Amino acid sequence: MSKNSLSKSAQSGAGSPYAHFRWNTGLGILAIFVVTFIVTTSSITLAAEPAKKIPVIFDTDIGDDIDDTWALILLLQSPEFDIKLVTTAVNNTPEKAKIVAKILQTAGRTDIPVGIGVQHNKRNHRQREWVGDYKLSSYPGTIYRDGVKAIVDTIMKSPKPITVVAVGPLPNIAAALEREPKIANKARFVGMHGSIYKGYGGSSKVSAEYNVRAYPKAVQKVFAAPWDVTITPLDTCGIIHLRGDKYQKVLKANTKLPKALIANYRAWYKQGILNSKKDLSKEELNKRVNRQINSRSTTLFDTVGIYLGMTEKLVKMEKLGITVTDDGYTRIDKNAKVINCATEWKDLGAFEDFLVDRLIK
Ligand SMILES: [Ca+2]
Repeated sequence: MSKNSLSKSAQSGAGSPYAHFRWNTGLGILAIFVVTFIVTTSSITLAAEPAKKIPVIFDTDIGDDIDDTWALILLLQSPEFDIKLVTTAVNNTPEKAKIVAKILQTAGRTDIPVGIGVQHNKRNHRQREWVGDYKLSSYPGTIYRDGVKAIVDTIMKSPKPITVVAVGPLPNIAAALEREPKIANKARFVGMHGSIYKGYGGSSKVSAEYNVRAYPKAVQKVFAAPWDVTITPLDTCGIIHLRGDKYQKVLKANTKLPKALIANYRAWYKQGILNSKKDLSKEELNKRVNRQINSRSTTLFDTVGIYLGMTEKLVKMEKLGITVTDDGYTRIDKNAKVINCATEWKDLGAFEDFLVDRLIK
């Protein structure tokens, strides 16, 4: 509707019913135009915002190996995800939740709830120096004491299917499936689990990979559930290390998340030495810690779990029937349920570059 035709209808006389019709039609069309414009613009805004993001639950045994902390930072720095919940797995899960909560607080992401998973003991973890006297009660966001219930509720209440990324042993996810088997209809599972053709360190001998071996029954339950299962076995995740320039970029990054990451790495590495060699001089201890922290990462298995939660672009995927044995092996078995396995890198260097760029962002 042009300005000109509106003024023409105004000129045709206020008294005639025809003029009213013209006016009303003109305003009606204008109103439709305005409403359409608003609806279109807001749906464009929505499309670029959370509607496009992947709703994800991250289940992590953070505090055991340090790669979970790298994976959590990668997750937080990946705008592809809408992070619904982070839960802690195995051992002293309430203490582990402090690492998660303090990192989320450092990231300014206290909108993300933290769930405490099934607890197995009161053993303290190796990142305690970084956690310091942090209290879960000081976390401004939500802490769920029953992390398993939080997993079930988050999946069941979500209007969109949830991606569950799990990078540790699976007691939490197995317990969630036990409590509410229907979660398998509303979610897909992505895990860092197993060893298909290669073992630890790229070995041609397969391994009973830790996340499977620790609780094989839980992995059997999770793999057998009627949801889509995708894994990065050691074949792809067991060869991720950062060294040289790539590592130095993370080490020297001056923003808060990579700094918190390196501080956690340092605390974890130092505590590892202290646990086995209690009589080292302070000088010798610092020398050993600096030698490691200044030169390279450990194996960053879990970062590949996060990657597969968003894309499979740089890996070769194979659909394989996989049986989980009671002693923790993941054996190819054509009669077993078929799952998606990332068995090889198409471009490992490109993944390392991606990882570094995300971590230091
Ligand atoms: Ca882990």
